[in-house]
Parts: sequence; C-alpha cells; structure tokens
Amino acid sequence: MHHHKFNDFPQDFLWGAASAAYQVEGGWDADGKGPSVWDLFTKLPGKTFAGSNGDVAVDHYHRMEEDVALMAEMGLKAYRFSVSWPRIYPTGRGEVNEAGLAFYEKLIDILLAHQIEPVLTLYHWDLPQALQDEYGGWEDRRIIEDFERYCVTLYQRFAGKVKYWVSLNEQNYNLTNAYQLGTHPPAVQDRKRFFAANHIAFLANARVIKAFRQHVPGGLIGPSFAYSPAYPASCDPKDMLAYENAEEFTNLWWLDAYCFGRYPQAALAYLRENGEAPEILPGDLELLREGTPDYIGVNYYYTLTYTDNPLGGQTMQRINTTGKKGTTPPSGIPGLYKTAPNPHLETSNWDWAIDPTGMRIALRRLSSRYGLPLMITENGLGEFDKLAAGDRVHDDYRIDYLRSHVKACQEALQDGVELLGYCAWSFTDILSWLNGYQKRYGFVFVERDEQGGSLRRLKKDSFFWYQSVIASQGKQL
Ligand code: BGP
Repeated sequence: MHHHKFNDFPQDFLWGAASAAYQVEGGWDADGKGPSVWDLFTKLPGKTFAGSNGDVAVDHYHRMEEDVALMAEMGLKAYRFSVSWPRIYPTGRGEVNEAGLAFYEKLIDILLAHQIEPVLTLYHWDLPQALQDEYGGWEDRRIIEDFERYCVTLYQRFAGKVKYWVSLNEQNYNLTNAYQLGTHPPAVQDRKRFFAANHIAFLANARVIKAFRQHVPGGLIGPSFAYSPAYPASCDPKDMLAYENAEEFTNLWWLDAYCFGRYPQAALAYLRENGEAPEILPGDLELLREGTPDYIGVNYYYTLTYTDNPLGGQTMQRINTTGKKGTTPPSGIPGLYKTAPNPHLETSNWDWAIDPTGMRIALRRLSSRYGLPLMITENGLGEFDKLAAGDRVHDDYRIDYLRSHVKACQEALQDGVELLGYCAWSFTDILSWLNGYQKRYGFVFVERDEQGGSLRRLKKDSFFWYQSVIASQGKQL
C-alpha cells in the first residue's frame, strides 16, 4: 500500500484519454472487416449531421503508430479504445478474422512498449449488421451467446497484456437513442422494446463478466455508464419527486441492475402497471448477481435538472446535434419528470451544462451506493475549434473545462472515493456519432471536416496543458 497526501493523486493514477473504433478508425471494410449497423445507418438520408460517416473517420486504422507516438510524447498513462466486433467476427460469429485481431494486438503491443496501459472496451455500439438482420440484435437472447464468444476470443488473446476492460459502453445512452428516440440504429421508438432490449443487454453484460473471471485472472472489468446525475429544479416537493423519478428511470435502472442484480422498485412497479416491464425469466436475476462488475466506468459530461411533468406533458425529445446554442427542447416522461434549465450553470454550444461539481457528486453517489472503485472513462468538452496562425489551436475553453473536472476528481479522492483513473474524451479529434466532425473533443486537432481533408495531426494548446498535468501528477493544474 502506498501512502499519499489526501490532496495528491495516487502514484498509479491512470491519466488517460479515450476513443471508440467507429469514431476514429475508418478502414470500414479493410482486411476482412464486416459491416456494422453504423456503416449502414449513417448512409440513410438525414440521420447524421451533414450526412457524416465513419468510412474514413480520422484514419486511425492506418495511422495508429503516429497516434500512439503522440500519446507517448504527451506522457499518457492509459489509452482507452474499443474493439470493433465486426473486425473480429465479420458476420458476428463463425470464423474469426485473424487480421482484425492482429490490428488490435499491434496497437496493444505498441502501447505497452511506451508504458501506456491499454483500457479495452468490448462494445462501443458497432454491432455486426448481420446479427441485426438475423435476429434483431439486442432484442433477441441469441445475442448473449454470440457476444460471449466474441468477448472470450479477446480474453484468450489479450489476457496477459490487458488488465483493464470495459464491457458495454453507455448501454443507457445507446439504447435510449436506438429504441426511444429513434436516433441510433435500429431507429425504433417503442418503450416496451426498449426495456426488453435493455434486459437482454444486462444479461449479456453479466455473462461476459462471469466468463472474464475464468479467462483473465487479475484483470478488472466493468461497464461504462453515461451518468448524468439528476438535480431537482427546486425544493418544491413536486420537483423533488420528479428528481427521484428521473434518477431511478435514467440512472439507477442500469446501475442497480449492473451492481445489485435487481431493478429499482418504484420504476419497476410503474412499468408493470403500464405493461412495459421486461420479461424476467427464471435464472435471469441470479445471472445478474453472478456477473457484477469490479469497478464502474463513468462517462460524465453534464448534470440534468428536473421538474414536475403533468400527464399529457412533455415527451422524449432528441438532443441538439447542430451546435446552435439554445435549441434543445425540454424532454421527459409525462406524469414522471421533465428536464428544466439550470440557471446556475453555463452551457456549451450543444446545450450541455458545464458542471464540475456535478462530477464530484456523481463520483460520491456511485461510490457510496455501490462501494466499488470508479474510473472516469470519458469526460470532455465538444466545441468548434479554429485553426490559428502557425498551425496552433488555442482551446483555452477546453483547458478550463478539463482543469475544473480534474479538480473535481481530486476533491472526490478527498471525499474517500476510490478513483482508478481519468480518461479524457478524446485523444485526437473524432467523428461525433450524430454531430459530424465539427464538434471536436481532442487534444490533437485532425484537419478534416464533413467533406474530408488532409488528416494532418496538430497539437492543440490543451495537449501541452495535459502533458504538464500528467508530468506533475496533477499538481500543476
Ligand atoms: C458518449 C459516447 C462517446 C462520445 C461522447 C460525446 O456518449 O460514449 O462515443 O461520442 O459521448 O458525445 P457526442 O459525440 O454526442 O458529443
């Protein structure tokens, strides 16, 4: 056990940055890769900002060594990336595609050669299209076995090299978009199907965590959850109840299922009453309890504030994908809750509330409810960046955002939270799923837009800032 002052980051703190396969790799059909649901969905008219897609993305598939060299120059201690399932199994199952495995093995080896800890995400939304076509993807229990086979293939190959694993990335956000808002594939709007698909995803998550224990001794695995802590708009008991409803329906539904192997009581009662509860078969809850995580990955961007919503009131609305500030309508479930602006917080151009204290609150809530270690697996600011004279990008607004959130991590450590690391989103600029290339997150600027570009890599001011944060172990913020 090492000793550290309360306001210090632990010696082995994972100062990281993150990405996801579809958002960086490109090479959409390279070396035997099969199509994912995103390869097809982004080609349908009107689905993404300006028709953007990840066919080329930032071409990380072909520039991986250059990107890792930049990570090493920065001094990064951890790099979180995702494996594309259809690179490994082009049609979701069957013959393994060795070239796909070889790509990730090379990435992992180069990271390790630079003492950068790989954090491997098993699923970041790019489902093989073949499984969507064959049985409807997450809506059929057959996916549990196919997902397990794919994960075990990666466990067997990388067990000795990769210690930190993420099972499902943002099941809550992805499936809300996929089955409630109709904004991710397969673009359904049906609450019963939404809860049914989630239940199957929980079972798949538990199964691969259970299998992990056999194949990766000494490793740590957990899901990454998109946690937007709920706030009440006021101390009016009506707002307090709306906030309680929202916390159960938008957060605890997933977190309790992952960590306790059960659903929160009031939400389950409501869904049963409405005929929207998932079908729970004998053995399901036992499986959930056998497959609880070692840690919780936290993707934190903003808090949401809630108020009372009458029957016949506001329904679920899609998010701002244009960067036109102030265009996000309130969203909610009639009779339960709806979002309200928080007058105390500034927002980004995409209307996301900037709230570092909310991250401290998030970490405290999770740590105290579940008693598990936590890792910030994503946190960052999506903004328009301008390329200035001398190939510089002066993203002081991003530095401010990141600095305040790293401070919140430090405060959470003082609060007694066991925090393994902090992965900023993202390392290079990337494709934002629905927002195109204009919503940038990276420490490294990539010269491209919706039409394409040189794909040159340029270090932003935030690159040098994070470099010195890491070098000083968080003392120089
Ligand atoms: C999370 C996803 C990431 C990333 C991030 C930023 O939901 O896990 O993949 O996209 O959010 O969101 P956006 O790209 O919509 O701004």
